[in-house]
Parts: sequence; C-alpha cells; structure tokens
Amino acid sequence: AKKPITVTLTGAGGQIGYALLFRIASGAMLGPDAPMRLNLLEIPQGVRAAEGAALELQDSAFPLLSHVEVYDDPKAAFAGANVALLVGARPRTAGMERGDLLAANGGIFGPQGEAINAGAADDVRVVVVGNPANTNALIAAAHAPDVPSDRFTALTRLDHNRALGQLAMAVDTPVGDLRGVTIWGNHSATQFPDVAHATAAGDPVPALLAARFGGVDGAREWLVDDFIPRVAKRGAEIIEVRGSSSVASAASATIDHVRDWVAGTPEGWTSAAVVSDGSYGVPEGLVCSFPVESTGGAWHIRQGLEVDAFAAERIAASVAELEEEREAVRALGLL
Ligand code: NAX
Repeated sequence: AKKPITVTLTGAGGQIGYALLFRIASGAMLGPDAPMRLNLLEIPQGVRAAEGAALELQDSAFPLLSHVEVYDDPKAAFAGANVALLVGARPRTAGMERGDLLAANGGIFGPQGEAINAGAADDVRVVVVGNPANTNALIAAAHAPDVPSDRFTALTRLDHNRALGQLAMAVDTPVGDLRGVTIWGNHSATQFPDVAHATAAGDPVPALLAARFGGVDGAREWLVDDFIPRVAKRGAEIIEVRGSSSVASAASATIDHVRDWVAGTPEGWTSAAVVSDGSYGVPEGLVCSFPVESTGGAWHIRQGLEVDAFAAERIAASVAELEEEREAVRALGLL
C-alpha cells in the first residue's frame, strides 16, 4: 500500500474547513490514487467543531482516508505535513485597526511557520487562505528559515476563478475555453484581474470584448467600471446576497491550487501568490499574485508577458499595498 500523504488543515472547525475536508478526503485534491491522513488544527474553542467534522468524515467512509486527528497544538499538527492548508485566521472585528489585525495574525502565522519549520516533511507545500493571506504567508515563511520560501504561497485562485466566471459570461464562452487570465498583486480590493493576454477558444479576448462593447474604448470602460471592481469586490457581493461569506467557492479554489501545484497546470497559466523573485519589477520577497505555471511540482512565474501602462499602474498600486503591509509587520517585529 502507498504511504499516506499527511495533510494539515488549520481552522478545520470553521466554514471553509468544513467545505474543504470532504473534497480533500474524496480525492479531489491529491488524486484518486493518493491515500491521506488528515491533521486538523484548531484553537481550543474550535476543537469540538473539528471533532464533529472528523466524526462525519468517518461516516463518509472515504476509501482514501486512512486517519483523522484533531489537535490544538501547532507543533503536533504540522509534524510530518506534506501539504499544509492554513485557513484559520483572526478575523477583523469592529473597532480593530489594521495594525491590530496584522499583529493578531502575526501571533498565529509566526508560530505556525515555526511549527512547519520544526516538523513538516521535506516536501511540505503551504497555502495560506486566512486573511490577510499574502502577508500571513510572508510571516509564516519568515519563521521557517529551513523551508525553501517557494513552498509558501497564498490563495488568489478564488479571485482567478471569479475572473473566469465573469469573463465567460461577457464573451459567452464556457469557462473551460478560457486561457491566459491573471490576478496580479494582493488578495484584496487592490488586486488587478488582467485579461490583456486572455483567449477564449483561441480567440483574443480583448478583440472579443471590443466587438461586444462597441470598440476598444467601450471594452476599456467595461473593464474599469464593471469587470475589475466586480472581481475584486466579489467577496462583499457574496456576503450581501448570501448573507454569509464565500465558503464552498473558497474551498474549491483551494483544491484547485493544491491539485495544480502537485499535478501540474494543464495548459496555459493560472494565478497564485508566490514569493517574488523580482519578476515584473515586484520587490523580491513579497508574496504577490502572478501568472504561474506548475511543472515538476513547483510554481514558476510565467515570464515575458507584456505589461502596458494601464496594467503597470494597477499592478504597482497593489504591490504598494503589499509593501505597506510588509513594513507594518516589520515594525511590529513579526518578520
Ligand atoms: P470561520 O470563522 O468559519 O473559520 C475559521 C476557523 O479558524 C475557526 O473555526 C477558528 O476557531 C479557527 N482558528 C482561528 N485561529 C486559529 C489558529 N490559530 N489555529 C487554528 N485554527 C484557528 O472562517 P472561514 O469562513 O472558514 O474563513 C477562514 C479564513 O479564510 C478567513 O480568514 C477568511 O477571511 C479567509 N478567506 C480567504 C479567501 C481567499 O481567497 N484567500 C476567500 C474566502 C475567505 O474569506
């Protein structure tokens, strides 16, 4: 029998955790031939909820699931982890300043980075979902000096998938026919969803948009007034319509991210926040969303895409926000 892959999930008693667990255990993330054990990490208040989810996993009789364990100690939960899904975070509550939020999350992601450094498997792959995701990943990576920094990523695949959904409607093409969409920057309202290089069943999307919206200016107007803000603020729209934040779509994007990281991106590129190597002028070390391809089990930033003035301005604005966050956590002594 194959040795099970150890998957550690934090925030396992929360909403996204609940949606993720059953898809992971079904094999959607690591494939139909990969048995796994699940380590669920929670804070003491969340342990009962995680234990309840563990009971339901048992009741689902997933053939690939060899073992489930619930922990409230990061060191124990990350021991031997091959895949670490960092979903649990401290949400912003009323009256909380940004500094307070960064500090509270630093208190979570610093120790989790240390625990990963101390005991995770040599091939550990980390994706941070909990917000502020990019900067939480930066903090975790900084506390894991023995783990190559390219193993730390933050999720922008949900933003990417949201962009695909909106674009598919606009050009009247199934999402599966779209390629070459990119989310640049921070997983926040400053992100830049970029369709300049996108194709729909092989046809250039900018031309399709110009045809649909009465020319290049109409297409630009749609991008600026409709598409970009709709994608960037989709989380708020979901809360307004659904009465609760994005859960199943966030879980689904997390599955997509890890599946592609392990198995490779099928064709073209996707989006993920990875540690910058200076590509596209993004300062080295920032955890920034880029166009990425996965080959050989590693993310590679897609090189050589032309960035026009329109895109450059938006990328710069989101990167400036990431730099501010990095300065703020530095000042708090979290890096
Ligand atoms: P929930 O509040 O339902 O669940 C979070 C769980 O994390 C709770 O059970 C809590 O007890 C646990 N937790 C808190 N601190 C922990 C710690 N130190 N160790 C282990 N567990 C801990 O939130 P949910 O809706 O599941 O969202 C989770 C996170 O995902 C939030 O930070 C949210 O902002 C973020 N999101 C990120 C997205 C992305 O695209 N990157 C999209 C969806 C989502 O908004």
